[in-house]
Amino acid sequence: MKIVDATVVLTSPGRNFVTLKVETDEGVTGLGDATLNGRELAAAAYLRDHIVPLLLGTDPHRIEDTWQSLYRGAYWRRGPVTMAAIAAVDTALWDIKAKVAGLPLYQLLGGASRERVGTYGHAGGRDIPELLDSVRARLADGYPAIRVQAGVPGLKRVYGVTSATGRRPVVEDWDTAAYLRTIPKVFDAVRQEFGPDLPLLHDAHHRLTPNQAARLGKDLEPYDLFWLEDCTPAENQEGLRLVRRHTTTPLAIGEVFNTVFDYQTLVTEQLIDYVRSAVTHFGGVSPLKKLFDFAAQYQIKSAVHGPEDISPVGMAAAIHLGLAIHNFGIQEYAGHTDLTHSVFPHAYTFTDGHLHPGQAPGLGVDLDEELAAAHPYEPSYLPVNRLQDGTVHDW
Ligand code: CS2
Ligand code: MG
Repeated sequence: MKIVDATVVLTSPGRNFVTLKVETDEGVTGLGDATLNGRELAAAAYLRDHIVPLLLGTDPHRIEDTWQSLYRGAYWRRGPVTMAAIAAVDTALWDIKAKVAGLPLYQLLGGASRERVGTYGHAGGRDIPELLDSVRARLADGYPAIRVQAGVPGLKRVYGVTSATGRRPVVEDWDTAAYLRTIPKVFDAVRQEFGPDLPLLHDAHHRLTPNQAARLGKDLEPYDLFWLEDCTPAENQEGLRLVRRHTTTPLAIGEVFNTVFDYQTLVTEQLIDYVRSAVTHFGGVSPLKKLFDFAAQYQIKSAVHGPEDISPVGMAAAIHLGLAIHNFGIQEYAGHTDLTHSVFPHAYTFTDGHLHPGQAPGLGVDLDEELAAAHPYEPSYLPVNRLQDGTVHDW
């Protein structure tokens, strides 16, 4: 079997997605997701200009060898653009292999370890009453666990929830002290309204120092969070030692990480409880499976990043992994617009707050290329965040 063509499809059915379609001489095709929110054209060009020419004529069954040759062969390693591009290839090759086998991908990853994949959804509001309504809406959607994000008095926007839009980044504002005072009150209100049983999560979106994160984790202990996410930027992995020493609030990190090296200290010193990387940004199904197996040795679980900017192709890959691995924790599922579901018809289902990949061979996702072409790429940026004196801060 040989790869005879590979094309990159950019489409924006509400937001941008980058999809790689790999075609073989036997007519079997595979899809991979390389969407990099706000930097889509860079991932598309890396694929189109530097990877596709190398794929033509190669054997699609040699997934590990292809991955290693793209990773090591480029000499320049790691980074989100490189790893999103490699992820799309790896995922498309797994899709092809599973289609040839006539099996849903999870069967090739060891088969099902559970009946279905549990999720969490997003609730947010500018103030507490609006937030409580949003939690109610997510519960009505069936979500068994909920991420809670709330407005901070004095700040213009609810952080971390803005879609990427426009030809220039939107500028948001930030005040850490006000945030640290607000969030425990928010969780107090949510627990009072919904009781002790509902699993609640919170995303600090890389905005705190280790010391501030330690304080927040401690202040949130009475509210029994499922996790506190991205409490620091965590490039400084050792910084998490300080956080861990001061709080038992579970910690989840990693949506911006793209290799296992970013996790080395975090995992071996058990400084976190959940690894958050996505198939789409971590080099594909192959390395993410290895990360989960590594994390399992330290009782750390999976929690694959699943915002709207992971396409249904990347989401399907996550669901297959989530069904198969033993140390599954939870799957983020922000869902997609109806138009996105139509551009990427898929076998996976979301029922009663749980996902299942379905039984279609491969990933179980198709691409309606005509519909995709009718919704072309639109330039967009994630927001930039500034402190009130104008200093740029982590977003
Ligand atoms: C967020 C993301 O899902 C999450 O936890 O942190 O929405 C993130 O902001 C976006 O994926 C950025 O593209
Ligand atoms: Mg996050």
